[in-house]
Amino acid sequence: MNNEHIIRLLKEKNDFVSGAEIANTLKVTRTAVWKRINILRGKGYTIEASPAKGYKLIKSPDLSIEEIKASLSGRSKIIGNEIIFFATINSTNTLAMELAGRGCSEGTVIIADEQTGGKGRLGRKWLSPSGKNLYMSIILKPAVSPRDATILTLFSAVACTSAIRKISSIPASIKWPNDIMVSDRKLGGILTEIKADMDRIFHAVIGIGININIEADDMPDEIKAIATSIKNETGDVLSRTKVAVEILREMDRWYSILLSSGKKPIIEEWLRLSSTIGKAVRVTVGDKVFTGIAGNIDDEGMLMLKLPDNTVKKISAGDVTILR
Ligand code: BT5
Repeated sequence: MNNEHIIRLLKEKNDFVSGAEIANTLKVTRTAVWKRINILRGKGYTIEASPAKGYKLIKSPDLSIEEIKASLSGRSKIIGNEIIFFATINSTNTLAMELAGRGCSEGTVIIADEQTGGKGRLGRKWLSPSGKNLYMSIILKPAVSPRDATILTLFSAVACTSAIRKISSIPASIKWPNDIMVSDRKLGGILTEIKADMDRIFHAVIGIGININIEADDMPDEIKAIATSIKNETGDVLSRTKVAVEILREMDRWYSILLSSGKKPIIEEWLRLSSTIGKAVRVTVGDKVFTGIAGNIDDEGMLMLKLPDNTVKKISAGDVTILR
């Protein structure tokens, strides 16, 4: 028996369940049940206990790993079969890369409430205060060449954007290559890291950061002018559990599509959800800056930028600013 089994049982019943029934169902003693209930209370669950009626789940914490596990269990093909939680961590991506290198299985997810060294691309920071947002990393082991690494970012952006659209009224869109946007503000970002040789990827880690309940006033000064959150856009608090479950479901679905049908459906959906294509943009690549019209992306996920002299420049990595 583990925590997730008790939570699943209490949630399914949605009423009091006697200690004897829990003990029978999970094949443990009533004392073991009582001990687990206390552990769960320590993790932030409100569970009412009545000598006559048993236990009733009144409220779950806003980020409930037990509920995420229970919601995905038996339903996901690859992603979310193993979930590891940290109250605080340096970076979920750094740990996921380490664990993947030590043989941790594909689909393992690391989730943290807070990151002290959250990473963006190119050594940039991802500000990751506790209690409000979602920080998670997923280990993948796709049998593809390193040239296809960008498609991993693209399918993940599709999955995150679709999930946000499903559970909120927000018209989230994707800014090439890795930003989840609402109008011109950043709601979330994706950091893909890979370990590869010339021919194949040994493992990849997809890091996802989404601002959920952080208020505009509480945003660190560095990002106040450029960032937003779901709460900021809708006025409503959304459970981080719900967002995590939906994103992991969509990640599992789109990863399966990538493995079974290849890049085409991913690129088609990416183009549908993108807010970059057709816009006048400025693209910064290292110390070079290009201005032009963002064309489609090619089948490796490169952005085809139409320059003022009508030539097309393919860009594999960079930062896009949409010009008005
Ligand atoms: C990204 O980088 O957008 C990738 C972010 C990935 C974060 C996740 S959280 C879980 C996992 N573990 C990690 O350590 N990382 C991943 P980039 O495109 O380079 O954008 C970074 C820029 O976004 C920064 O330079 C800031 O301008 C801005 N930024 C930083 N924190 C932000 C936040 N919380 N919300 C919105 N924008 C932010």
